[in-house]
Amino acid sequence: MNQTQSDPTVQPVPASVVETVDAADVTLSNPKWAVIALGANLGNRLETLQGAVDALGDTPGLRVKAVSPVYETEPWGVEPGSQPSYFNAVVALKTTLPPSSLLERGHAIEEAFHRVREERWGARTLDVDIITYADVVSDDPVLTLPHPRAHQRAFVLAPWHDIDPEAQLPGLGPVAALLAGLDRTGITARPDLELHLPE
Ligand code: A4P
Ligand code: MG
Repeated sequence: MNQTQSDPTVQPVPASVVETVDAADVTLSNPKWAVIALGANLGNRLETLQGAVDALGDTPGLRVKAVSPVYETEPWGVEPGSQPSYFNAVVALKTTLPPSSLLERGHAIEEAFHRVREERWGARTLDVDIITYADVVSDDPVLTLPHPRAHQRAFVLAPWHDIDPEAQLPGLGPVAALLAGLDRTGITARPDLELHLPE
């Protein structure tokens, strides 16, 4: 769809990437709420998460409204001890970008932080997942909404609940209730680490 997505020179996330996408796509007239989960388990994890928050904030048509506390979490879906722990956080934002452009922006930001895709659930410098976009429900594999595994993941729901205790996962119910049913073993709040809103 967009040539810049696979361009290895996309660094450090030029705004033109998004402008190009917007030109080819529809920009919505009224902003929508979206929730994005960030995860990092290679490199300087805190710096990377802050860089991702700032890059989201630099996106035309997107305003970051809240950034969650940081959690240190055991890798999910892999052999215990086989990967470094993750830092996870959640960002709530308002955007006039349509979902496809938001996904492209997330991929461009992952690439700017040298994300390499080798295996599913492999260790990564940065993962940018769209958890919700307004109340959209879609089983499109390119962009599944809400994120298909969010409701099973305390490392997504705990930070999200911190910034929005009333949050709902479209089609699945209140985040508070979903979180109450999850095992929080291996999910540790790191109040000594802090992410801030983009300047
Ligand atoms: N895709 C579909 N829906 C979405 C969505 N809502 N948001 C597609 C983002 N992407 C979505 O993703 C694979 C494809 O999913 C993309 O092409 C996109 O179009 P990917 O990022 O290339 O690969 P991945 O992340 O390795 O695979 P997957 O299945 O998306 O993994 P997850 O679910 O993102 O999980 N453990 C801890 N503690 N913390 C973590 O953050 N993250 C993962 C990755 C595994 N274990 C973890 C953590
Ligand atoms: Mg992912």
